Amino acid sequence: MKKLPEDFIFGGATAAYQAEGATKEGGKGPVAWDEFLEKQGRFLADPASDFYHKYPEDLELCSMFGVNGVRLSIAWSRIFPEGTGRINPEGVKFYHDVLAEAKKYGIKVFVTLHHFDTPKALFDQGDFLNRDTLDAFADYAKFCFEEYPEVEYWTTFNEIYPIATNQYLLGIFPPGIKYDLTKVIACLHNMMVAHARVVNLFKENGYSGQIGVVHSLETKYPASDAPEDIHAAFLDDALSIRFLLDATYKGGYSKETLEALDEICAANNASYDFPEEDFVELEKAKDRNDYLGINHYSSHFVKAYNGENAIHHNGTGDKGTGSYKVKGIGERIYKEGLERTDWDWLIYPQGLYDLLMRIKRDYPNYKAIYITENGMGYKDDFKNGIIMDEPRIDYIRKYLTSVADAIEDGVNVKGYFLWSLMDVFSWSNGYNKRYGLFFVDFETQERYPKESAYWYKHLAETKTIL
Ligand code: BGP
Repeated sequence: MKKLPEDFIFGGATAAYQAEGATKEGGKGPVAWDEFLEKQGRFLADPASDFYHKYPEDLELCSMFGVNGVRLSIAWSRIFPEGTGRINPEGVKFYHDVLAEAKKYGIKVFVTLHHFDTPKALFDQGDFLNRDTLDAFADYAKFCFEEYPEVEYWTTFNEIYPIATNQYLLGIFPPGIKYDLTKVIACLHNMMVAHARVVNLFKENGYSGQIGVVHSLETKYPASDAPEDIHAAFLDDALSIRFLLDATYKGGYSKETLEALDEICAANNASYDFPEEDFVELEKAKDRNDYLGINHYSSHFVKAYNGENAIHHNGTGDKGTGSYKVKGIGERIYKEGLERTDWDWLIYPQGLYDLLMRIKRDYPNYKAIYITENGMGYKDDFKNGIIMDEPRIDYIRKYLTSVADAIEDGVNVKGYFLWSLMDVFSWSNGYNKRYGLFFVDFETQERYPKESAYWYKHLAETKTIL
């Protein structure tokens, strides 16, 4: 029986576009997703979980179920409908109201500035491939820091790596481009520079509160002991983990990271060019991150692969339909005997422990870590208002045990946010991939606590993982 620290945060995570709905309400400006989803014709981000209207109920549920932290994001285009310039007072007020409601219950709120939802006007000009977007993002961040002094924890970006790869490698996020490694690398780098600029601005202006970034970090292991598989895992790791952690905590990219990048570029006919002055920003910011947010769901076993790029995203929950082969990096394989979800996400809690220990070892200036997302996408069974989600409880139990083990071994993890607080809309999967503690009937918008919500309440009250 494992214990977690007394002051640990037992939170729930959401994101504006996935929870709020109301995409055309309250003066909100468009995002690229609106049109992208309409064209795709599978599902829309309305109604999502209607958090825009239901937030008082959701926050009350938090207080009833021991959830003492909430992660949410501000929709940039609710504040600046065109991304820059004109401000929408209704949007500004909405987040004051949400924050005040959370305060009523003493819930700690972690606010992300950007969770996959660049305003359309900026997106159409190249999103973060266009350096003007970095200026716009800094202006938007500054506005928020000054407007919302009630926020204690700020996050610049949610998941830079999935943004870059889903937009330009897998093509499952707008603009839907596939296999363009030049764009992937430019996007990764530019967003890291934008993060550093905003951290520097935050610290140099002396705003109160803490600031950090949320990275999606999924541990990579070689598929076998063969040297070429070990190298493939190294390359996959270099692009998805080392690149970002180097930029966050080392102020630049290590020699190994750049060598990996060069190899990946050579195989994919790609290139990069990082302006010198960017490293001044990265260097200044490297010790100024108050915390690192880690989103971690899965790990990957990687095998050498030199064939053509071939990725198929399992966005339907038909187990076994996903595949991931990237030329000059590797192929992610399903390792025999290891469990995975219906969406082919490997369940491997050891991966989280190994990742946490590695950060402590390789990036000792990390200060504090929050697990800002972890959870299990599951086709919940709803029977007369009762949802028995044992597999999800089992998943959370195992991953939290890895967190407790890492804390015992000296890693400073201060909180955990389950993805997701209530069922929300999933970007590339729609509405049948549920993660919430609270089941949402998307027709009526009624909420129903799942079995996991009762389990989580007990956990939060006793700090004991049962
Ligand atoms: C993370 C995102 C979340 C959320 C989660 C689950 O990458 O930050 O926004 O969607 O993954 O992913 P999915 O909805 O694809 O199952």
